[in-house]
Amino acid sequence: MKRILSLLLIVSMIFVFVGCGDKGADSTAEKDEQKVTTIRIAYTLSPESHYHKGLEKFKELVAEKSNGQIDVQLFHSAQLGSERDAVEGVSMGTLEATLSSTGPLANFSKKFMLFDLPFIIQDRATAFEALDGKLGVDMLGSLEEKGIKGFGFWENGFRMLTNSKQPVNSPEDVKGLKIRLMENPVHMETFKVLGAQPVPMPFGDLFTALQQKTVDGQENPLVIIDTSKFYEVQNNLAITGHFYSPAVFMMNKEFFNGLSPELQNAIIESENEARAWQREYCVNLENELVETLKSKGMEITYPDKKAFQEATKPVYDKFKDEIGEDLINELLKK
Ligand code: EAX
Repeated sequence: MKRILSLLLIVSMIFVFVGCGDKGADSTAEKDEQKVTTIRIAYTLSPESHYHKGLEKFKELVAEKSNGQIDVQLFHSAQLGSERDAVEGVSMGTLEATLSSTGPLANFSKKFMLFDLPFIIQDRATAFEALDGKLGVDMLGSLEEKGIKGFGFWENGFRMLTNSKQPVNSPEDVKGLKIRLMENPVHMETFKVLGAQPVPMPFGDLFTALQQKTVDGQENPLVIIDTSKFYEVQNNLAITGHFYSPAVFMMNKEFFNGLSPELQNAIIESENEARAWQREYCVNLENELVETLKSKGMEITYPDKKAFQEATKPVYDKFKDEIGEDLINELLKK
């Protein structure tokens, strides 16, 4: 009886395997024809943001150029964690892609610190010339050893200071303010030198921190102050433009290298086009933003940039050896 039973069991198992095998063969053939590669892109900003708009463009372009073989999934508003988490995920291959400001990148490659210096960039033309040239290529290349392929620099923007305590007209007014900053050593030092109390914090926690007054202020481009609704919890906005903040489109290198040349090309072309589109979108938007934020109740001040520049000079001395004086001078000359 036992032998019969085990024989039956073996026979039925063979049927199951054969059945599976057949089905498997069919669906593999089908799958090859319509195999879809998913690219998850994580970022901290909201669905109204300039990141999201540009990434939607990328998603649309890449679907078209890959004939539907690439499906981009967008994870906005820090759903998958902070910028630092996202860059780490892309580095380890647990996440395919991210669009992150260069703020957290100093923790991965010191080369990025050059752009973190206060007032080193004063206009976009200079920024783009440097970022699209050898300097930028070297910076992106330095991510390779971390398993990251950096495609190019999108726009985050010139960072402006907001707070809920007082209007800022001069460096003096920043003294004593508790300011949230990105987790970046150069940025932290800049506000320390200004006499503020710098508080490093991931972007996802910022709105609540401002609302609960855990911090007095923060600094971000106008587009973020608007699309993240910081105007609801901050009434003073100073047009300082103290840091220029670029954003890097990054993908896990191994993941990218594992794709067919056709799909790689579709991604490269789409990123190029989406990047150009996103930069233009930001420039067009910026002109209206001061008025928009004023109409939403913010009091706007235009401090003398020279005074801030002077006051933050010690930051250059502190980091010049680590960053490289030649690189600093090269960028300042542009
Ligand atoms: O990348 O954290 C910040 O303040 C950044 O500007 C933001 O996450 C965009």
